[in-house]
Amino acid sequence: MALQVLVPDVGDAAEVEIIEILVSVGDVIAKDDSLVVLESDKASMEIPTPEGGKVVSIAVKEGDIVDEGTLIIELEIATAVEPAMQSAANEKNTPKSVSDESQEVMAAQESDQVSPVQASSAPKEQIIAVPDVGGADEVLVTDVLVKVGDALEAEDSLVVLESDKASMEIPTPVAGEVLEILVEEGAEVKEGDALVRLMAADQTSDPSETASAQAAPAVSAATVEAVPLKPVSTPAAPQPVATLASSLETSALVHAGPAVRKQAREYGVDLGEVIPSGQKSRILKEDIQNFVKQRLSEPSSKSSADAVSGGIPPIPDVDFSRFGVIEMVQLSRIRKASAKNLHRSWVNVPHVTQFDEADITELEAFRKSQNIELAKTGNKITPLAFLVKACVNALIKYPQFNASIESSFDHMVYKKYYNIGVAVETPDGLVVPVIKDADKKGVIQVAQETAELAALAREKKLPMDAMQGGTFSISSLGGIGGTAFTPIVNAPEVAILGVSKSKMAPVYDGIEFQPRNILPLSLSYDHRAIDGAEAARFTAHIAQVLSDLKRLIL
Ligand code: CAO
Repeated sequence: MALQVLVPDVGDAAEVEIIEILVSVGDVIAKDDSLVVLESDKASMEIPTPEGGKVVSIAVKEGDIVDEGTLIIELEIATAVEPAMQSAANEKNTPKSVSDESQEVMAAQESDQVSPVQASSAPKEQIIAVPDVGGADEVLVTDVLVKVGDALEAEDSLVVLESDKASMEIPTPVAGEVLEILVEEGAEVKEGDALVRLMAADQTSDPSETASAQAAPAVSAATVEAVPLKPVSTPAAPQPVATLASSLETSALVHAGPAVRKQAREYGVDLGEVIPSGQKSRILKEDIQNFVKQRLSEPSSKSSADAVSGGIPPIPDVDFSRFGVIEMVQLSRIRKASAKNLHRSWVNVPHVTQFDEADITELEAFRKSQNIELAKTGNKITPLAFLVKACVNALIKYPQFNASIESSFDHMVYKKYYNIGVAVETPDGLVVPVIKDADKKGVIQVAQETAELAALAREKKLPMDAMQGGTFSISSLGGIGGTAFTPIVNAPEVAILGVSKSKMAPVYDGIEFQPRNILPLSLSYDHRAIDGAEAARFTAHIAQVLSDLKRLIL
């Protein structure tokens, strides 16, 4: 037998929207299982099925605006529905498909229960209390929407209450200023419990009259209803206005149906942190699931990040699409790897950068003359090859720069080989191929090898071992520009030389200013391994070698 389930009485709500469909065609459901979630501007509610059966068709879709009598689904029911109920459903286009329980609630709604507030002993103050919550023993205060000092209009929402079937905003029946918040988020409350103490704006009006005029809820929920409020006893004496503002959690501002809110609560998820994917930025169940999955996948990376960062809180993900058009591009494997290494070094290594300058006037003259000869072979030397050799020379003299600190901090490891990493820019990110045994290679060989490694890196053909075993690194931005920068140490190495663009500058020789080619150097180092004076000497030594190439053979 077929049964049509219709939208029940939705009170005086102007617009009620289907925000979630909880069943699919073919589902076999039990009596009272929820079918859809409806939401108005004041409340959201799950609509249950009055009978168990198989879902034959769904007549609505998410985002539809519906009103009383709209067909929701058709059910094939195994057993015959009571004739009275079925005929009623067919005769009038009224929510006869709503459960008996909800019908009772609606009956209660039609009764004359009023008096949502009662005057305190000081007549201008009023306590707003939890209304009849339609059969639910205790409901949860999920959000407190006001704070002390707020000036409210009648019908402004005070709190959001939630049962296992519905969530509803509770409005104030009277305008006034909030004197005290009498509940906390997370509290379980029941009918008659005090929510808020108000100083009524209309001080001459009879509070109970005001209450009866204002108390009707905006929407009738099918299973739990914000029916007229009940009186509560007032405090013995007016209390001073509290100054502590209640915190308005972000979750109070999100759009989510009761089922979603319930799921979020069960998982301990703050809805304010969840990125919504539903219409009008509404949070769906899948969003909660995705959020939980994402968080579950974090512990390993988070704990390792914590291990290196001392528990530095992560930068939160932001839904930038809220502010404009965006494009998501998958990060390359190289960028992910280099980002991880750079971050690890940044948070572990206390960095200091030593700046210096090298006079490379003679070096440049020599290099250019060499390049004229080399042109026949198709090779060329850039300043970088001389820098590699000058660094090796300085590393031999200052071995603490060719070292690493043991993680236990018990030993320094001095390396007796000189493998110089060179940072290479590629379209996919930074890679650092290593010129192995640079102390045993001449300037031309270093230049050729650097060019080959850089080409391989840009073609993504660099073998793994070409990026391993470095003892010191150079990051040269000289071909691009800039006066100085602070490179990040390529840990577990303890220092890196940054090189910027050389330029002609007037240098005083004691008698007059001479035009000289000056190369800026920036040495970043791990201050745990290296003292500042050593770093200054090391950088000055590199500058001296570059200024006087004869030193390279010493
Ligand atoms: N001052 C002035 N000119 C310089 C220079 C300097 N310090 N260094 C290089 N040049 C010149 C070269 O001589 C060359 O000039 P010509 O074309 O007239 O011969 C030109 O700049 C281009 O050089 P290059 O960049 O091709 O070669 P390189 O050996 O200097 O550098 C490499 C090779 C792979 C290091 C470089 O291409 C590169 O990728 N640099 C970027 C590194 C980077 O991104 N570092 C930042 C990492 S974050 O710390």
